[in-house]
Amino acid sequence: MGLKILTEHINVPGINTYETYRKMGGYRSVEKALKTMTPEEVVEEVKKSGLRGRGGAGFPTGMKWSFLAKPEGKPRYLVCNADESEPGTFKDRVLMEKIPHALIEGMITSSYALGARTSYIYIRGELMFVLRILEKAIAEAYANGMLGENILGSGYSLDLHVHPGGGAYICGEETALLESLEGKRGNPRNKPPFPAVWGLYGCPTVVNNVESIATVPWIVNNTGDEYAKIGVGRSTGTKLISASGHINKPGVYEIELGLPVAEFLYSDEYCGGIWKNRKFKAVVAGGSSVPILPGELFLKTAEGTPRVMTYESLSEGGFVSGTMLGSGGFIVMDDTTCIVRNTWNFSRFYHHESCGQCSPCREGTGWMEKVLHRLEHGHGSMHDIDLLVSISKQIEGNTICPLGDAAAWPVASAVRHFREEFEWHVKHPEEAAKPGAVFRKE
Ligand code: L3W
Ligand code: SF4
Repeated sequence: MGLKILTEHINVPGINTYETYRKMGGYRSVEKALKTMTPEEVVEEVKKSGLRGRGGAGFPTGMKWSFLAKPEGKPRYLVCNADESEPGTFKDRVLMEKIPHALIEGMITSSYALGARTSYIYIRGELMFVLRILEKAIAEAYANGMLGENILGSGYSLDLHVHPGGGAYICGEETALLESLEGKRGNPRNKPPFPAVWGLYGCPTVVNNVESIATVPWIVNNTGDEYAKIGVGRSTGTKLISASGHINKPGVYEIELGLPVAEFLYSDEYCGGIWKNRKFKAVVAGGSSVPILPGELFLKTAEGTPRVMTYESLSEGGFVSGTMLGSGGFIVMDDTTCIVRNTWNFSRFYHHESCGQCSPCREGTGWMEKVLHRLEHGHGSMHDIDLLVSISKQIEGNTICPLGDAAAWPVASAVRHFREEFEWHVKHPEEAAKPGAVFRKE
């Protein structure tokens, strides 16, 4: 069994209550930080830990914290991004639902480090039952002196609010989230300025993912140096992976970064292999926003190097600059999956969720969806396949927020890796249009 930082106590009966959470060692980091450390010392530990943002971008958390501006007379805010909406990603929901005090403890310790006196958890609107769990846990934290005025007699005070979103995927983009929290339509802002300088109500703000914030207590309790010993290279610590699709054991798993991908996919401790002993066809490792990879290229790079679960190993080079570990939304597809249909499905999602501010995304996502629809339904041409690549290139890097790239990458990578399957749809339109039809290599 690998090391568990976030999920060690997740199945302890009653762990959602303050009493049990405290008995299991909870809120120690609040005591340690507020009574024995300066805010700067907490930031320093998080920097040393090498923790990288667990929402999808993998940006170093300590570095983000140290960018926080401190102008005279302006409050600072910590906002937790709990708007988990990435297709295939459900790890934050499990964490908040089962062990809500882990996030609240992280919010207190992190808010102290950042000098925030009011902090927010912006939660996905569909998760109202989790919002209620969090509200109950927050009330318990207030009742036990962990929130409110003069926490543990330290002189530090903090108020914590939970705010539900309205069900738009784009509100998981940090600046759209801030707009929404301010009561406006959730349109992403141009960056820079980054929220660290101009965030909530124009004040310096740190926006961090649930998992990132819930990791901070362990770092404070055990030191950043200890955390940095876990994992490999610049991918330190553990990561929650939401595993779904055609595997024997879907679920949320905490892995040590650096775990071989083959072990994650095939061992009984994790996914337990491909269901019904079918062939492993393809995977998206980090939610639908990252490129899709054929099974064999996921297990080993083109050069034959076995891949491991790290930000670095799960990247492709070439036109894809990002990491495929993303949010850890691990979607496995067996050989009954039609890649064209799957790509069309992803495309429909991005077209629907585009906020419409920038033309390449607004028009491009709709255009790609239409082209994929006709390919899937037997009306496509060979030209359409190249057209998809061309549209995706015109979207990539030309939009206000990463939703444009997120819509472009899955399409471009699907054509790159599965072109034969797209061509089969053009050559055999009637067969391809039949429900459940799948291209199979002879
Ligand atoms: C101050 C600078 N701050 C960067 C901050 C920035 C942000 C963070 C990362 O997109 C990705 C996206 C999705 N001064 C700064 C600075 N920052 N430079 O660092 O920024 P960035 O632009 O690299 O990414 P992002 O805008 O946060 C997130 C991908 O994640 N994704 C989506 C996941 C969705 C979920 C979900 O539903 N929960 O996780 C999956 O892969 O495509 O590429 O805070 O302010 N100079
Ligand atoms: Fe809106 Fe898309 Fe532009 Fe993002 S890329 S701001 S979602 S139109």
